[in-house]
Amino acid sequence: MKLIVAIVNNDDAHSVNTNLSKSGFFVTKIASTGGFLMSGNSTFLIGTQDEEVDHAIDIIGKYSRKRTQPTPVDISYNSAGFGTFPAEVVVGGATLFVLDVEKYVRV
Ligand code: 2BA
Repeated sequence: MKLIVAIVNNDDAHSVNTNLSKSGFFVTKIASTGGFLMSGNSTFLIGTQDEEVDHAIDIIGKYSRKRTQPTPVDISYNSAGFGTFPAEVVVGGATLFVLDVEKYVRV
């Protein structure tokens, strides 16, 4: 068994959630915050059989769009006022981690 941790843009979270559930995946959605942009995103926990992992990744990829978002001013500029990061960054589609599950218990 695997645990997929998927970080998804808030604007895509509803369609990712709906389509995972429709396809029979058990999903937990957690409100999260990106450390770089310091804006909200959604983290999904999906416990599933090994052979279903690629199916879940396909669904998440299909409903997660790439988009550009402005970099916050306090990250983009140093104290001298010089730009240190690009004014915009490309965010997404989704960032995924696939972990081995040692034990899955429901009591
Ligand atoms: P954020 O941390 O808010 O990052 C938003 C976007 O900013 C990233 O998009 C990336 O394009 C850029 N970025 C992040 N850290 C950067 C840095 N140190 N220098 C330059 N640019 C940087 P994505 O890569 O698509 O990531 C979207 C969200 O996924 C992230 O939001 C974060 O919440 C999560 N994430 C991505 N990679 C991660 C990782 N290795 N570990 C944990 N969370 C991750």
